[in-house]
Amino acid sequence: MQGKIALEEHLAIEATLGDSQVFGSHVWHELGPRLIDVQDIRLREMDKHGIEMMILSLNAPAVQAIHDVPRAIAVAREANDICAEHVRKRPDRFASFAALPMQDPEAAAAELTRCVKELGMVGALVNGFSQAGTPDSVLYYDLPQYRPFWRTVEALGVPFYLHPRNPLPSWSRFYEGHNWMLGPNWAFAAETAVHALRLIGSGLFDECPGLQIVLGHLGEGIPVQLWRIDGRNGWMKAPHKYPASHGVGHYFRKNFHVTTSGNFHTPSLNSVIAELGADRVMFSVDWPFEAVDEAAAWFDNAAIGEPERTKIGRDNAVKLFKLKI
Ligand code: GRE
Ligand code: ZN
Repeated sequence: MQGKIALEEHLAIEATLGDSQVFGSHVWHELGPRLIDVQDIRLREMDKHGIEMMILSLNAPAVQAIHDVPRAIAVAREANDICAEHVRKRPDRFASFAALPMQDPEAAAAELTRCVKELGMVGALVNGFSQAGTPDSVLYYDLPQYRPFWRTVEALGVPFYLHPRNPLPSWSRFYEGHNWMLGPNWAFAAETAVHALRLIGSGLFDECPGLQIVLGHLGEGIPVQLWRIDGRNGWMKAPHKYPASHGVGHYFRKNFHVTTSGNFHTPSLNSVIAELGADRVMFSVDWPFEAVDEAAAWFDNAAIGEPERTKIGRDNAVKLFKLKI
């Protein structure tokens, strides 16, 4: 398929490049340059494999792991200025998500406003919880101090991509001795799914019904679990024990979108389409942790309907991010 749009596509700046090395030290001679490059290798891959546009975002965990708050604010700003410059060079091929210093909700709201209003960015991409003040602090965004931030996101009318990061070692006891589960194999999805469910259960989407959250990796496992999450052993009829007014599936189908980043498997894609509908699924690669050729070869030939391919490959993203292409 020509004209695809991909939206979990990362780059690094000097200050954040090192964060990705643990995930690909054996291929670092390739991965490092692919993270820094935007206008060269990346564009050639896009041209070869029918990707018209990538929405750029910073690598992970980057800003979220900078517990020195003024520095988190400064690095986010620097990254956003660099992303905006790349978009200015090729507005026909790139758009950008804002990196946000969520350690300080007010600063995050101000930076998102700057990025959307002054730099023309189409949303935010945040790498899970933030550490603030001390390395061992963990801030999830269902906490009450984030409500004004979320109201700003809703008022700006831009989606928020909740991207994975690993849990902190002090929160990872149940992976002890099984480090192979950390990262993209398992822990990224588990961490991100819990964060998304915290947002849902907190009642955030009752207060901000217009918020739109994007999850990668075909929804981090949530879509295929919705029936069980809301079922709660049906015959017992135990009421939900959370502040939100409705079942999890209600919010997931109204306030969430998922992408195919790093999850190129047709049976899984079809089950996500069956759960959410094709209007809430979008193509993505997860460059440079995944390869454009593999993602495109899979998606272009996946056994789905052609109307679904067009929506998922392009039209849903054009509509959600109001892309001018
Ligand atoms: C990602 O961005 O999703 C990612 C990483 C590191 C390793 C694998 C991966 O940040 O998918
Ligand atoms: Zn990613």
